[in-house]
Amino acid sequence: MSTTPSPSPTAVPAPLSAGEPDAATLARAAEQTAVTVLTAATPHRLADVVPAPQQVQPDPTADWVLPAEAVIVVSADPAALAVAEHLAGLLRPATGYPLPVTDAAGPGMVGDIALVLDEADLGAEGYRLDIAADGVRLTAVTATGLFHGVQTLRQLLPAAIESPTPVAAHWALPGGTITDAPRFPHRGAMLDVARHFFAVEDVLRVIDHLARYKLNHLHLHLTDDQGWRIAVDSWPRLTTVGGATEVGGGPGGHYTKADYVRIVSYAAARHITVVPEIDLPGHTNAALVAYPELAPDKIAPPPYTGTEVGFSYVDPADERTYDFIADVLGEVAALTPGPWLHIGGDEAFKVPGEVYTGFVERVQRIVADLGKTVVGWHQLAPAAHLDGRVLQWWGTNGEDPTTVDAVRRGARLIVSPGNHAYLDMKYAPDTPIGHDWAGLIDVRKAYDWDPGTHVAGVPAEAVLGVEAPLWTESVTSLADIELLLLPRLPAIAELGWSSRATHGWADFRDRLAGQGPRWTTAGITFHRAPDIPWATTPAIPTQRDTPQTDTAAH
Ligand code: TNX
Repeated sequence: MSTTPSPSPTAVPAPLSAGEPDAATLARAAEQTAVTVLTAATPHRLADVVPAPQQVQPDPTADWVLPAEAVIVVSADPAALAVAEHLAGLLRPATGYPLPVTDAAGPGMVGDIALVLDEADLGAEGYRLDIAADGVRLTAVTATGLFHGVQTLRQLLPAAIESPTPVAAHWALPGGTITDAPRFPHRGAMLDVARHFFAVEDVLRVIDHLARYKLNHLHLHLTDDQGWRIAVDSWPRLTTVGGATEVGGGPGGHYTKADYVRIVSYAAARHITVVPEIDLPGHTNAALVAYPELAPDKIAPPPYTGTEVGFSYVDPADERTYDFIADVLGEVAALTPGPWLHIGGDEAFKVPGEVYTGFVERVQRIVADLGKTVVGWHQLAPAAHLDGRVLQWWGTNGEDPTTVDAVRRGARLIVSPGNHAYLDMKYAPDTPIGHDWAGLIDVRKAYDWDPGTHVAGVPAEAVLGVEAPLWTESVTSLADIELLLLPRLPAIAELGWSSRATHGWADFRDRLAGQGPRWTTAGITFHRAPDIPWATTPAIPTQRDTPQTDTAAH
């Protein structure tokens, strides 16, 4: 059982070993920065990480405290160097330490924190983290592995590390070794920016949340009935007209190409691939308002700001529709370094089955001709298979013979069961926002299922991974997003990353509780789910209940 060790404002600092800041240094730092002094020097347990690492071997004799003069040394490789700078950027605000980054060649490199690229047997995303009495060594085969290891390291430091301003503390780390690698290659979340539009800054912040929990895909639902959110030069009215609406009648908005590139690069720097979705043939009212020639009756429908689904579609019988799709997907593909293009395919209720299948097969070929791999909601299943095709399961009963058949023909599956992984479902009847059509999803419901066996008849080998979608009909602000995301996103992240052998509600609940003070310290909104034993003591005591002078006097 672990909960975040609560800093005890009155405790006397534990004896310090060489390299740790002495009491005078701590007091000086506190004076200079006018911040709280934390005295707790007990590190977290090495196993207090979300998602649960594969192997944890604690060594209590090897606890280590980050010294003020620590240096980060990294393999001489540009991507690894970027990870080291990222780590320094995470640690500098709260520690106030300079943490210079230097690169070095060879396996014998020494530094207080060493990030080492090595041909070890750790897989494409795995890492090994050794915390010893003389410092930290993080090893991986790729910069991505190093990046995931950095997220683990960050969680092992006291929660005060999340402070945007300096805190004088013993930055203690628990000794031992973690060896870690993901269960599934695809771990994602989806943000619907169509029902309500969200500014680039909000999306970047969501990317930060994904990165913390080792998710590696951000699916952006860019188009829907209520708004078109991505600039397409060859069809400019998509954004000037189609982007000017959203649910509830707000002003909407859209991403310029530069905005989108900024999102994609910010994600890439966090080892996250953006998966853009252009939802077709349904969910297209905003496009039809902008270009009535795409509508089956060639008449512009009124703009739509409600929340019904399934009424709109682009004309599958008109060649102009396929020109439009080729142009749009071509421009989006050109801005997207990742291999995936998501073509939606859900809830096209007004398009008859055979027409729908023919339409999807043409669109799939357009995607393939662009050199990209098709992803679509599982309604795509009846269409012909195409190399690499990925279906995204969003059902609620784990059974669908058509999807099973598509998998038999070669499709792989991303699982997003509506009744477990949909972040827009309410936690409880009194959750102020969200839906309940797929049921209520408390944290346990989000956690207690297995992506590998969830869809009956689909073998685990065909499961590429897991994704948590956030639809935004009722979500209007970053705080709303965070309320629905946290704490369920880490639950889904753990299902995607951690091996089944580590799965267990009681242990997860306690590890998750340790994230609360981190979010609070970082100013992140979250739902204080009643089934989680949240710490009651803040990570950084408030000025009022911190006996700063007492501490300095010890
Ligand atoms: C179903 S899931 C939809 C979305 C809605 C969502 C609300 C899916 C592929 N389609 O259009 O936003 O329910 O939960």
